[in-house]
Amino acid sequence: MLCDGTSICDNHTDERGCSTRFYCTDKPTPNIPIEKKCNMQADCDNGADEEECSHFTCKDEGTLHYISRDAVCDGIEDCKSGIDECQPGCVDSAFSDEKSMITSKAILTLSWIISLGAMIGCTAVIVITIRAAITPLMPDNLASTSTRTKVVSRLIFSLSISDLLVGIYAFSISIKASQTDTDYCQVDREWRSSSTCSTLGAIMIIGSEQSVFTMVIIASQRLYSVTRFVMFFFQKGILLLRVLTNVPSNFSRVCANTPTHCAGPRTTVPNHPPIGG
Ligand SMILES: [Ca+2]
Ligand SMILES: [Ca+2]
Repeated sequence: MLCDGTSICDNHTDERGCSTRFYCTDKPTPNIPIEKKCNMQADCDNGADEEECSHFTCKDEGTLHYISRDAVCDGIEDCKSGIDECQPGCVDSAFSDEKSMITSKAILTLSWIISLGAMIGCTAVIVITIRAAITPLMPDNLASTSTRTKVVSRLIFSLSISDLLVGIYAFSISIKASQTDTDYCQVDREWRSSSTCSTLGAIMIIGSEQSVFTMVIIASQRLYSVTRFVMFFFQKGILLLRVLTNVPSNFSRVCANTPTHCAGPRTTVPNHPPIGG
């Protein structure tokens, strides 16, 4: 019979050009009923009947798996490889996309510069501070033996450690971002659940929390100094105001006690000779 999927003629003319059949290759056989085109099942051995369809094709470890378009970018990994959640527009992040952990090259470059600068600078400060602490006879240390200087030095030491931890975190993230600049989405889940990522997260939290704690202490010390400065001038102002307000009363007291200077030259009554004297 014509177009029944079984070729009877030697040249397959009974199966050529059938509108009710889908041809899996450019040859008349094999072919399948047209109803099996795009039915989300591979009926052709090469899967050609499921190509150019509206559904999404997962290629999981060499096998073909079909899902609805509605399942793409829905937050659920329907393909075994998770490729349905790594299509353009799936990754909703200001810094990442489906290809890169850090999309902006400018931000990645800045991350490299800041992390390297923080690591080098903070390490230098830590080494210098420790060296000064364990060698008390150094001239520089002798010149800075005041309590205030020691407190400031320890606060800077604490701040250097916290910034060094943050620098290590940023440096590690920069390395990872540079390694995954083409297929980040594919390794995102594995990376986020890895012990390396958890350790870096802990380092970041410890560093930032310690930095905030140190900054609070420094800010409190600055606030105390400013408050003392303001209170000093406030007290001086009160004292000056008292002096100014007491000037009139003091002046009156002086006038009362020394009337000759305030009432003008005294008029003296001339001594008249006694009448008849
Ligand atoms: Ca099919
Ligand atoms: Ca999905």
